[in-house]
Amino acid sequence: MPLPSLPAVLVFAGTDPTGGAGLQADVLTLSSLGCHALSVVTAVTVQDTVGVDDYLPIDPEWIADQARGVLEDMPVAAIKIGMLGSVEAVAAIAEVVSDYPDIPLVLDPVLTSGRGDPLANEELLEAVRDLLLPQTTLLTPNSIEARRLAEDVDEDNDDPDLDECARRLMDLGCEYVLITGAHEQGAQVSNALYNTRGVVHRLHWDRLPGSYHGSGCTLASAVAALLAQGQDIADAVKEAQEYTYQTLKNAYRPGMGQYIPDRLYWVRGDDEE
Ligand code: PXL
Repeated sequence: MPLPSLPAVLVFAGTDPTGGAGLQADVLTLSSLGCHALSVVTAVTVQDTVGVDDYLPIDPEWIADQARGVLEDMPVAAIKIGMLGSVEAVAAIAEVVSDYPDIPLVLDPVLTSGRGDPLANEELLEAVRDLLLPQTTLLTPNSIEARRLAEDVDEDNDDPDLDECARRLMDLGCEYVLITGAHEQGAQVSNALYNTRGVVHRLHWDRLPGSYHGSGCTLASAVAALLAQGQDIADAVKEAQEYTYQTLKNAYRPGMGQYIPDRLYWVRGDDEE
């Protein structure tokens, strides 16, 4: 008899040769949390742990074909989307996922690298708002991404607070929004989960020293893994944040730039909880 399979999570992401962010971060996180990662490459980046130098978007037909191949081969329990690479990729992915409306969809709107190198332009943002947010179960922007996505381009002096950003993003169609606060000031980092009725929960963490590469990818993939295992959104988000915090506490610095979260910290069996 075949052994029971692990829940499969389909990831759309860009590759990162440092192994810190992007597709490599997603696959490691999903594996660490007991899922099988199905990986669709949307872009290839050239980068080190300091920053992104360049990227090559993959042909949208190739993106759709990669995804359809695995979606038709096996049941998929959750979908996670990271770096998109081009407007055409957004359209192709939106069309594929629209055929699977019952699979929970986690969208991490990757707009820049950790250093701030642009990974998306205004046109791509517009396509994400129009084509992907209406299909998104959980959107996981940091505060900068939330403000950029929620900006009302027709308004002068438009400066919404983060609660208002979350409301606007849900007006665009996503069910839940998790806004992470590491880019805001303060000794603590506050993350807030919203649904259309308001704040579901706010969690506060002591700010860790250092700058991390791939923390957002880790968090979004961890939520996708836990959703794939049947947890509800509020529990999955709480546990994913706890997991991500541990990966950051155990981060290491293999190069000259940012720290990389240790998604397999629990394998080392040292003193850390
Ligand atoms: O951490 C966001 C991110 C996602 N995906 C890829 C990246 C980065 C940041 O550098 O390179 C491929």
